[in-house]
Amino acid sequence: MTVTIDSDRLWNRHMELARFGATAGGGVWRLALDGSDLEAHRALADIALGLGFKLFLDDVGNLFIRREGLDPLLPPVVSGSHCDSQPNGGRFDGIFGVLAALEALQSIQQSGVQTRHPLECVVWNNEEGSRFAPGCMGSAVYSGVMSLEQALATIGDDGVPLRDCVRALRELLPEAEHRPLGTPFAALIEAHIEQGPELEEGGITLGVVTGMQGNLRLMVDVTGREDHSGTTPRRRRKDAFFSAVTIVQALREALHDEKDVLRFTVGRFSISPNAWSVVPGRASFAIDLRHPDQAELERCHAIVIETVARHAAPCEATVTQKSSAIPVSFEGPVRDAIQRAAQLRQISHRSIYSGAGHDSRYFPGLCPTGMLFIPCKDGISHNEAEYASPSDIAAGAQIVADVMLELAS
Ligand code: HGY
Ligand code: MN
Ligand code: MN
Repeated sequence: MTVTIDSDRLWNRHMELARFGATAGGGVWRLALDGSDLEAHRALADIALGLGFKLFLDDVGNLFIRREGLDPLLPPVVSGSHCDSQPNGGRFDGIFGVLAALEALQSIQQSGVQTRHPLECVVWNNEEGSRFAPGCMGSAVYSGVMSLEQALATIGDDGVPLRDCVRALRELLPEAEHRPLGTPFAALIEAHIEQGPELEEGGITLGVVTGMQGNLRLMVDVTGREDHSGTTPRRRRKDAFFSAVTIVQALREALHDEKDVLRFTVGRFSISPNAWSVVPGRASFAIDLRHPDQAELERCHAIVIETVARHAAPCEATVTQKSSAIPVSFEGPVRDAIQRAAQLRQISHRSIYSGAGHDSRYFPGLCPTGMLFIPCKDGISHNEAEYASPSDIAAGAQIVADVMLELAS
């Protein structure tokens, strides 16, 4: 039993969804459950309902689109990813996995093939963690790694609690039935752009993901004293910005990895009161650490704490852990099915390790889980120039359809 996905329909849907939060630079700015993301969810719901699929929403805003199976009591075979983007993000990160899954459901539906297990396309809420930190929030709550209460209480950069946005989503999707958190899956497959250069450099169409590195997200808050920038002599100053900059520079030296395996990023930095003539009294910055080895992440965590303490003077500084996720590996039936489907379709493929974090990280312990990557141009992602080709997108979606069909039958 095989089905053939419709590559034109799939590409056109990517271009349709890219309208929600479209930026002048050709990317998307569609933060978790902001106006554009809500509109995108409504558009996905309309497509799904038009196909006769059912909608389900859980308490943290994850959306499930369901095609019934012969035995509705069997757990669903699930595929999907996220719809939210980074600020000035790309048109393919996340949404490719959602649309590939939706295309798989529609192709299977139109082929008339009945599967034993139900099939579901999942749209995880707040994968990017830009508006509400940390990322992968919807999947973390669904899998039990994060409490629902903690997630709903998270306040966005704009001062709005996630709870209010989830309520707005529920009001926007009155057709959606309630889905209890943690409802079991038979299997999970996530398709995603690689967000790196390896597949394109190798001329390979499909990456069979072997695992995903761990990450650690820390917030450093430096507290000094606001003073007059004209009258306050240096010897009396407690300049939070200068202390923060000293700390960041010391961290760059202390965390320097000659082998270039560790990923150390300071992607957010704020000072207060951020005024021309006031010595900054507060400075905060976010640290994003990634490494395949958990022990190495823990060693780096200790280095951060020690380095901050050593360089904070004359200010005070604290280090707060925002999230951590251990490295995971993908073994078993889903990875094998992806491999087999690529061979059968004679699509060039190779194993690949994921430097980026994805929602599927929380599921290897809960159900057979696997991921596939397709190339993205010049390895660029989290950038308006992010691009994946129609043929690679079609190849990835075809493998999703083949794997879902196999696992659900
Ligand atoms: O940060 C990540 O790795 C993901 O792309 N949001
Ligand atoms: Mn993503
Ligand atoms: Mn991303």
